[in-house]
Amino acid sequence: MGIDHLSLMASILNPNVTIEDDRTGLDIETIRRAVLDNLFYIQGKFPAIATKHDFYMALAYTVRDRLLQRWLNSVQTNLKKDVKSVAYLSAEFLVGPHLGNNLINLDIYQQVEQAIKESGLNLQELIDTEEEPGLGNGGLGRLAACYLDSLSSLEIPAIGYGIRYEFGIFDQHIQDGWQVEITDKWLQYGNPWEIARPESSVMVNFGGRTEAYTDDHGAFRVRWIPEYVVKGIPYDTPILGYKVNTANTLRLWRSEACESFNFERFNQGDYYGAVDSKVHSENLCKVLYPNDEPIQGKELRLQQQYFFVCCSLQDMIRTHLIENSSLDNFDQLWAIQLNDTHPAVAVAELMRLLVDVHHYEWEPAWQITENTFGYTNHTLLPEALEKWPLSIFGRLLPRLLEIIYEINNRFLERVRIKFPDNGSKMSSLSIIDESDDKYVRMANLACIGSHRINGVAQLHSELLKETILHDFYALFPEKFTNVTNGVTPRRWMVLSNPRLTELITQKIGNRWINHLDELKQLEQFVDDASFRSQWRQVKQEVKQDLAKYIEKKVGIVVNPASLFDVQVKRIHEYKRQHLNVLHIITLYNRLKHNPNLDIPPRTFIFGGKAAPGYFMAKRIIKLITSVGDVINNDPDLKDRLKVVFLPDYNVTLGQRVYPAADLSEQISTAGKEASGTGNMKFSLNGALTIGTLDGANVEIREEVGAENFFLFGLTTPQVAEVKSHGYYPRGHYDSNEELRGVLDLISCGFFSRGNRELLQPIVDNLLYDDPYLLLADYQSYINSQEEVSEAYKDQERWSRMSILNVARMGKFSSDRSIQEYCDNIWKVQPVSIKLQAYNQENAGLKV
Ligand code: NBG
Repeated sequence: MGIDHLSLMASILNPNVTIEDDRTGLDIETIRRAVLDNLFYIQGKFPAIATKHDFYMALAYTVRDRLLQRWLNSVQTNLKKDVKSVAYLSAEFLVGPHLGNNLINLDIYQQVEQAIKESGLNLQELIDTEEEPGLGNGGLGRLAACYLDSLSSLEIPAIGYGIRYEFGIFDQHIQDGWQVEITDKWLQYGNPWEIARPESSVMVNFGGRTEAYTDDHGAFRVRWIPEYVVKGIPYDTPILGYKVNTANTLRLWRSEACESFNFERFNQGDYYGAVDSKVHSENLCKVLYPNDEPIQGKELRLQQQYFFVCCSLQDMIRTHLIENSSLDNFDQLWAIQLNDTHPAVAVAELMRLLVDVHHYEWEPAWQITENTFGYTNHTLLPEALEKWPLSIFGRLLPRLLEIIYEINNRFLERVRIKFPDNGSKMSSLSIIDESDDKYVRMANLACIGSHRINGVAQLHSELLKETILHDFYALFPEKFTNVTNGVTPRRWMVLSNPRLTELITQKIGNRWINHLDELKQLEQFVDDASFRSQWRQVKQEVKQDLAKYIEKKVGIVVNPASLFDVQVKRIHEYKRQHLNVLHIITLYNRLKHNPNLDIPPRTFIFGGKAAPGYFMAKRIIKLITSVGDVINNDPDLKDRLKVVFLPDYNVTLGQRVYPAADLSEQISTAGKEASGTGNMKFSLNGALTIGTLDGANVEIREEVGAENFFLFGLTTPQVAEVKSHGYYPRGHYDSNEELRGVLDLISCGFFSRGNRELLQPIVDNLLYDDPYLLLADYQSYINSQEEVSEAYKDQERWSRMSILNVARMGKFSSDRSIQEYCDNIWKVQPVSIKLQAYNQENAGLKV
């Protein structure tokens, strides 16, 4: 009351003075009052009958109010004539829960914590109430989210475009040791962070046919007469940068029928038919496709891709034309990044919009297109390279297919001149795969239509040039570049590991939060015994928290003093969770034979989802849980080994797990993991890595020093070499007694209650095929794990290594990655957002 009265008086006396109101004020009392106000007016509840979720919603709206000024100012500034913006096109954005992150970036965590406490509540509990939007599968979607955070933090005008899936990635339950998939209903209690913008809806064509005609000026033109049209409605979420006024937009499209109810059919008694178009259109955005499954034939997926790309490009063109008289300078004001090939159809769609709708000649349209796009490749796995059967593509997107043919013809003409009489080059470069059935190859379209092509770690970018994109590299080497991935320290340290954040900040101040290189300064404390002891204390406390969570979640009691050995990521054979299991069984056998063996106790923690149709990945989960059941309950072991599978691994769970890890398992077959980003999150939080020379592991090791990294396994050239000589995995089984003991124990049903069939597919696969060379790397992995155990016994040495890992992680901030994209690919500059002080003149109450 006092504060209110005073500010009211002040505003009457001087209308330009900064006053705080319930919607922008940042002091504790204003925030406390605003939460109660929102509880009443938005949730419609008194505190006495409100649930925790009601309070969460009230707080979320309170925080959103405080974002709005920054957001609207940013949107307005980005529209200006001379501001170049980045459009990040991605089928996935795995943003994670918003509340905590927004408090950090707004720099009001403490005030809000206090305000909530004074209301008799606990902020952490409210933060934990938020249902995270699972709009991504794994690394690729999470990278997009880290990049949005960095774009805003670096004050780069940007917009993320994607799909508002009604059901995101499934929730994973574990029943009887198996994965069970449950639909993710993230929207069921409402989403306070988004604002629908139906006034900015756009229309998207599907099916039908094309028709040539001559326009009024005698020019040859084509029009697309679609079979049906779907409406795209944008939903906007603000993405605030760290301690800046820039709040960029994440714009996700939802599909709807243009006319959702057909009265004619209703009147004829056709009640299902009356809503047919509604159901059909809304299905488009129903569900996120899990990856790691063959995509061919998934027509709905192609519809999703075209839908969000078409909506987004129309949206960019509309906003461009607000301040510009033509699209001639489109490429000077927009840099569009294709996050993998999922949005690659954008190359053809921009051509369609320029040529068919805005009547550009082909050549200038192509110039604009090529200058605008950049393409990031995220995988070398051949099965993940998207290609669409020509028949489906042509039926769904007839005009786009014609345009792709035209792009291809003109392109192949250039190839013919450069490499005359080279049929094999022509067929590998062509957008159309003519091998057996015909396909449209999306990576080829992306490469041809972009002025820059990048991989996501040095090794990966080199391998792209040597392997799958080799012929493109020979044709236009100048397009190829690398941008090593990064992660945002705001979410992956400040929010998830407040204890370590505080310890570091006490020592070196807080500039490291957006200048991660500054962590280097920690090196000066590595010889300070009391600092090392504080460092261990922090890790210990975080491990205790995780131990409590594990007990509550899965009922397993783990020892917080044991070595927390963690592998969390999607379950995939190339990531080799089963190699980790072979090590666990090896230790188990050793301890059974020699109970006096001097090794530190270990807790093995796994988390990750398997694609629902991926047989082997689901078996690997069953293997982990089965081995855990036996080991966790074997009294001989005296709790020296524990195996935990944490269900439903997602961003929220990642935030709990990374800070508590001692050892990070990055054990993919060399050449298979494009980059990895979990590897960076672990190391940033003080875990040491055991890993192969794969993806960004190579660069992490370079940065932290070989002596602070546990290396094992074949290198990429060695993998190729082994395979070229006809790899014979059975040879390793025959010659390595310990390995034989491990595989035999699985085969005989020891971990599956005598059922020999259950886990045999995994063993057979390893013995007779082993495409990911687990058996070839087994011994080297075991040796390296012995070094880990030795190092852990010397806690002082381990702490030094841990501190140095953190101190040398500066390179892996997504701020650095985004800066590289800005300088080398997008050519965009930061624009600072000016906020007007709140007063009655600009309070928005007058029109
Ligand atoms: C994934 C790679 C990871 C990489 C992320 C982000 C796909 C297709 N690729 O290694 O497997 O870290 O992309 O770049 O999801």
